[in-house]
Amino acid sequence: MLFDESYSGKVFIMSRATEEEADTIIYGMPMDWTVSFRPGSRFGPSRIREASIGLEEYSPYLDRHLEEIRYHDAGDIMLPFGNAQRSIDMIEGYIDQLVEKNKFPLGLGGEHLVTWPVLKAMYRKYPNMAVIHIDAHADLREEYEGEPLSHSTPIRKACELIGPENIYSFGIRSGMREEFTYAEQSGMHMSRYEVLEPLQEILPTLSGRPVYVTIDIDVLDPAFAPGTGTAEAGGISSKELLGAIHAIAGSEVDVVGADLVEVAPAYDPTERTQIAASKFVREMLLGFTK
Ligand SMILES: [Mn+2]
Repeated sequence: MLFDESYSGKVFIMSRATEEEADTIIYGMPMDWTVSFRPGSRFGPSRIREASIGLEEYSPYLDRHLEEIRYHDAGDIMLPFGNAQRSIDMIEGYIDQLVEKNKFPLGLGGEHLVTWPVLKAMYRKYPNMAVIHIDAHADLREEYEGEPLSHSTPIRKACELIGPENIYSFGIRSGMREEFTYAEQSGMHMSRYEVLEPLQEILPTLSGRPVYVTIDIDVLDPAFAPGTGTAEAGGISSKELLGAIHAIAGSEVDVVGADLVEVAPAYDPTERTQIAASKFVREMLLGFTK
């Protein structure tokens, strides 16, 4: 064979050829039209796929090989540039039909607002769902410059839909005073600055529950992931984020979907951000899916 698409860099490494053959669907949400600072995360999904061909298919952390699981990389949702509402509606519709078919959705962003329509669809399927949110930013704004459809609002929307007591944020080191006050008063869980230790404390309380995991790459220190729109000094290491993924994977929670967002490759000529992101996706695949 001269051309094996599953190693082409056009799909995540070892992607199965069709959706029917897969339990998990990788899909891209190439949207960056509501960001407050630097755009570019629309190119995140494709660069993560490209970087994936440099990965080993075997994870020594999990003692599992990618050929042991069945996933299909469906490519990117063709979102209409500049139209946040229609983009959100398209993402929600896409996830609706995936969960209808009992597929595990593994999303690649794109700005963090893309997680909002995914959560709406997931919550319809799993009304007992909790959310684990790993990020530098609280994302608890009600609006940004008057605009409620902003990448700084998805976790606030999730609190209002699912109930703040079902939202668990980790690594938060940036936000308005009002966002931190809301976190304290609403009954949501927010761990500032740290990820792995507080996560290990919380996980037993979520045993048996359906959990959606959303990871913003900017939880990492810019030293590890400079390729992101809203880089924030003082973050965790890539080793700690791997530890967090493995802690979730090794826990009794029932992960029902996940995403990795805000990779903006243009700000990282070294490509370390997308190389790290592709490894996180591999570990999410091997750790979260059956
Ligand atoms: Mn963020």
